[in-house]
Amino acid sequence: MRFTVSLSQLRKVVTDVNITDAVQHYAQFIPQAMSLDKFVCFERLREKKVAMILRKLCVIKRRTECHYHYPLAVVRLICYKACPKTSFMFLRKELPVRLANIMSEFNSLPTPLKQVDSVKLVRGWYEETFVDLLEFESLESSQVTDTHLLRFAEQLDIIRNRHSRVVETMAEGIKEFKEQSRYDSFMDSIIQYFLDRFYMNRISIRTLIHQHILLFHPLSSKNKNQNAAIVGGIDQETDVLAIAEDAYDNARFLCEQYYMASPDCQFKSLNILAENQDELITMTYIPTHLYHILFELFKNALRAVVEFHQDSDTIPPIDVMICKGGDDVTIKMSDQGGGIPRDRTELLFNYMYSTAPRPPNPQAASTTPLAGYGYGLPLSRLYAKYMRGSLWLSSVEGYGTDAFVYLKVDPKEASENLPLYNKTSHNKYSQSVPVGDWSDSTVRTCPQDSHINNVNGASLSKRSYCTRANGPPRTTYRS
Ligand code: W6P
Repeated sequence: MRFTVSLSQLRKVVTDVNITDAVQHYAQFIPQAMSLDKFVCFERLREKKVAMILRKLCVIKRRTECHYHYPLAVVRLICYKACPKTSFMFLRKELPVRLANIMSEFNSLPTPLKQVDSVKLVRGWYEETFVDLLEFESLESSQVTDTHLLRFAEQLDIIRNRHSRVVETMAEGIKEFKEQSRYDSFMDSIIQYFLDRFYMNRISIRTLIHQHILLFHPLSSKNKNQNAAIVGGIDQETDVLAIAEDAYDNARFLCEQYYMASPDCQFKSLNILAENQDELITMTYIPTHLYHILFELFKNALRAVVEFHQDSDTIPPIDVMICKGGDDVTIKMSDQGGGIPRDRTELLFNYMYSTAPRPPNPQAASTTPLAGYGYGLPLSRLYAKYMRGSLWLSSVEGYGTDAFVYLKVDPKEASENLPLYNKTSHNKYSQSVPVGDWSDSTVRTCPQDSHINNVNGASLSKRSYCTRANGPPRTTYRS
């Protein structure tokens, strides 16, 4: 038999090898977590540089009669005028590193999962994007022109669109997998582990891309926000109450449309450290992320309250408390929607369970726009954790649920929490089945999924979502 390989096949083989090599290369690097502080301004400014900028700023200030206060204006100037190249140099390395880290994790997934069509489709998008970015890899810093910068911004826009349906497609993949394959609670825990890390990686990449496009893409810079506190997607004076009210209004609209009823909401805010505790609470945050979190929580709370009080004349209000202390901004949302059994709480965050073909309450889940059985809650928790915050549910079964959102006040502390690909994460996917070391760890965590047998005692509710915080120390970023 003659062995023939067509040119195109050969080219494909060669590219595949190159990509694998390149992925391996970039996967060695540890993603560099950015704090909100750094997001707002990439480099710590040296004093001389600040002085120079301040001088320039005075001129601009006189000319435009803007009344920015200095530090913000400095940030603005730096980021708008001086940083497209800094941002480019950072992203052309950081994006491939983050992509390669998660692509390696894709490779560690059990084979039956990797073979699902929708999963392969998503994996293909990551490869395309990775290759697209390699184009900018070897450009000498001194050779970077405005044309390169423009092409980079446009490429990022293409990438952002290519990945816009990743969440739905992965959800489709999980559904396909559930229909095709046998799975146990170990597989369930692997999917949970992977998707948390995969979506966190996606949130982080999209935030970086979005930030660059908002600041440096010519189309978005035309209608740049005049508010000096806003730098790209970050608002240094995020008005937490206003976002909560907005999220409530929109969730309530959906609720009214569907149920023709909805509870009121009482907002309270306490600015503990301010002279006047009624003073407006603001913080440095990404408003769209906060909105996403609160909108999701409101939808769940509204639905629970309306359904629980279907037959009564009055609907008890939802209570929202927003409090700013020295470390945290805490948002507590209390509903009287009947609560949930403690053992079920973690299931609300379970991807596998949330994509069940028949949700536990078919009547509500199949038709309600407020259906809580999507990926809304696990993703909201990831948004909170992304900047080192957290999200908790605490329920009084038979009465109601309190949802807690914690956000870091200090923009230096509000730093990305990124999944790292290393031995520890790789081993998580191996087939060595962990044995429970508590007698109650054989408790079934998916009571509705009778086909999930917890054979190994790896109880889902035991798996911590905080392991990354006390994981292995990060080594420095090698270049
Ligand atoms: C519930 C279930 C839930 C999830 C998230 C937020 C609030 C609520 N209330 O009953």
